[in-house]
Amino acid sequence: MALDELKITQAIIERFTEKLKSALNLDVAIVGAGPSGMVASYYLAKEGYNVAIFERKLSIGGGMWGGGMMFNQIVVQKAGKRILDDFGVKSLPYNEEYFTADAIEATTVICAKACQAGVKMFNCISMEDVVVRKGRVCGLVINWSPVEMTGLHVDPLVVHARYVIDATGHTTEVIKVIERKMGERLLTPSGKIEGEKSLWVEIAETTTIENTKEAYPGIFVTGMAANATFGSYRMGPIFGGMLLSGEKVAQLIHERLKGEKGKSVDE
Ligand code: 48H
Repeated sequence: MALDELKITQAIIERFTEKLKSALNLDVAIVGAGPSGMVASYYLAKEGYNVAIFERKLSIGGGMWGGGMMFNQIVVQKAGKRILDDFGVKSLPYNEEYFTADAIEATTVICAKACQAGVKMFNCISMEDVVVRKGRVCGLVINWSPVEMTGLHVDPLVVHARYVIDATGHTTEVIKVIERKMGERLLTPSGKIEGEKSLWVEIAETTTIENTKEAYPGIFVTGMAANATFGSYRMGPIFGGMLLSGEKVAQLIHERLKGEKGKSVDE
């Protein structure tokens, strides 16, 4: 059969539209395709939930590609290795406590496993706002990142979601929107974003997991966004906490969704 440029174009438009339409009513909308967001998406999709990730950049992976200062290796501690094993990412013991993995392999394998589990990945799409109903977040307002980057005045589109995960890393963007626009207390000690502290790896890795929780009704924070929201330290180029935080947020949301079968976002 002759190759036909219009058929190719039509195929892309139709299939992308199908994918976007299937993401209009999500169980979980994740903002940010860094390590914590991608890990969370995989575990939730494996439970059968309708999950999508919206990533501002053209590339997925957030800060994981770059390893430490562009030395593209990552370090995970013993506890985090279990997650690498779960995904089938190769890791090498470095000493009693640390394992290393190739940052490129880790990023691509985690992404591939998430896609194969059914996660709908949307790159070049930014979250610019959220949807609220009765003091609870129940969706995202999204737009093409090039629209955001060029400052074009183009109105966004909307997706509904029973839960939203802020996996935007250091900048904790979803929570910032709530703080800026809703004028309501967050579920943090001060009611505001507590803010990220300087580097202390030992404490930061533990608190990343502890701080992985709901930060406003309907929004959970994971990864670096968890520490930035609840006011803990950064940890530098160690990724166990990010992976374990992604797993934990998936478990927390699974528990919630199990108890809410059949409800719509308007209830
Ligand atoms: C769509 C958005 C938006 C938006 C941002 O930074 P990430 O890799 O996030 P984590 O928390 O999974 O991992 C953090 C880790 O990479 C890291 O930076 C560490 C361990 N730092 C320690 C230290 O001391 O420095 O990924 C977040 C993703 C990025 O890809 C952004 O482009 C994306 O979120 N994003 N996507 N809409 N509004 N904002």
